[in-house]
Amino acid sequence: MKYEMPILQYSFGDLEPFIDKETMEIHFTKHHQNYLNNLNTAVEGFSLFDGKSIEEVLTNVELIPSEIRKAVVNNGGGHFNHSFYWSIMSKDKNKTPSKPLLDKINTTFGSFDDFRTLFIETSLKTFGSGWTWLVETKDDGLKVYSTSNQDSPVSNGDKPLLCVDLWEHAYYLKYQNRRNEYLENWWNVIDWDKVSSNFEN
Ligand code: MN3
Repeated sequence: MKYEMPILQYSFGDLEPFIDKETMEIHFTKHHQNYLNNLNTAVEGFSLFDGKSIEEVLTNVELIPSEIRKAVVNNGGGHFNHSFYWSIMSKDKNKTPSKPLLDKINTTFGSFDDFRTLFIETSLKTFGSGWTWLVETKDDGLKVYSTSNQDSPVSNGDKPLLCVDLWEHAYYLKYQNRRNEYLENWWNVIDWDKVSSNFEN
């Protein structure tokens, strides 16, 4: 079985000026594609991956044969995390969280602004390469945390609602070392309809 690239719901240039076209193109066609290729190479000949989504695989890391576990966690995580990241961005810039999600954010974090501050501060504090996530936990709580490298919250049993890529390849061409500027700009292209439906489903 071969895993496949997702179909983007927008063109590489659609997230301008917040995320530039060149970054999007390289990020999708080189970085993500490379994770996918390496994942497919790693699982080749292992029938236990047949018909299994990468999310399912990463949810049960202990079931991955030990000789390919690291390769599958890194490259399968790279594939899953990037697919998720593309899915929560949109060229329609005026979306807002649904009432149920907003209520939950307000009761969990105090206010939407407090949530935004926490999400960005968590991202700025993350050392090296990784991701920041808003997740729903098993006991129906919301949490913001970062993962290193290509680790994914589904391996912790958490359901991802929103994420941002903190690897320098996600922003270096346009923002160089200014991760904060990337985050402030990226905030404008979040697809809150998608994040809300992740929460409600
Ligand atoms: Mn990336």
